[in-house]
Amino acid sequence: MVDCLIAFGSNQGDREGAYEAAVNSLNQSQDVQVVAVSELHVTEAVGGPGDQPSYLNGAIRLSTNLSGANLLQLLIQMEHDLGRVRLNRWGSRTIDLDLLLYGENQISTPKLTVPHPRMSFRRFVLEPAKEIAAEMIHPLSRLTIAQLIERIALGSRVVLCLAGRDLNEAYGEMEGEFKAKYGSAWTLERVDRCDQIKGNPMNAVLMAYFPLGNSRGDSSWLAAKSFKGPTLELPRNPALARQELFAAIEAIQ
Ligand code: A4P
Ligand code: MG
Repeated sequence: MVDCLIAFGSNQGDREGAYEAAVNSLNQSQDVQVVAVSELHVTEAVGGPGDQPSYLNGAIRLSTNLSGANLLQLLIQMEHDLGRVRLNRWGSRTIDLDLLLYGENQISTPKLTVPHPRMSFRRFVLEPAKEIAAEMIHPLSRLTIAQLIERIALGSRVVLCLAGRDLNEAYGEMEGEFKAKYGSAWTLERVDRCDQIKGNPMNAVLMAYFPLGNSRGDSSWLAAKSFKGPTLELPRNPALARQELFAAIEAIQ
């Protein structure tokens, strides 16, 4: 049996009812044993699009003999049964069930990335998770859920950005918008080598990095692994990269 952590989010319809239904439905599955369920937390919608109603966020810890792929399939089926309609990314939803942790495994397939790529810096994910899984380990940073919360609460408001020289233009645009948005409240610090990010320089709260290629085995990803703290992989498209970065900062604050 594998110890797993699921995130729940809803900002449409009967939000409490959706949580109860999700937990009941997991309990009814033969392959899943629900171990603990967090309280629901009211959170402001992060990342747009547009003005969205606030969310209820929760976390569910379970034990399962399903593979990661089959557990994801079960979650997607439950979202469907509970009336989720996918319109646009980050749009309002009746229910969102994300697979945060599958033991300490790392999974990277076209359909599934575990640990969930944006879990390590999102307050709305970590706070409910801490209630039931404070000691669970996030296998990329090797920090526990409780340590990740401490890091985003107390870390200095510095984002390290790993961007190779081929990304000078994209980085320049990002830096300009970053300064205009945050003034002196946050600092963006460019790094381009692994030895510059070993450990956690400046007690940075986040390390954002552009991948060099398509593969997670590429050198920037390996460099990102030497950072001890929350990381965010940025898309190479400059506009999308800025959107991801600013949503991440919103989720930390
Ligand atoms: N997928 C890959 N890995 C995973 C994983 N670990 N868990 C794939 C779940 N799904 C995973 O997800 C799109 C596809 O991601 C799935 O088909 C699956 O194959 P989705 O649920 O259809 O789309 P989404 O949720 O709109 O996108 P995404 O990227 O999961 O959104 P996020 O990043 O989870 O953000 N603000 C507050 N306050 N509270 C929230 O809960 N949630 C979001 C969604 C934005 N803002 C929020 C909240
Ligand atoms: Mg989702």
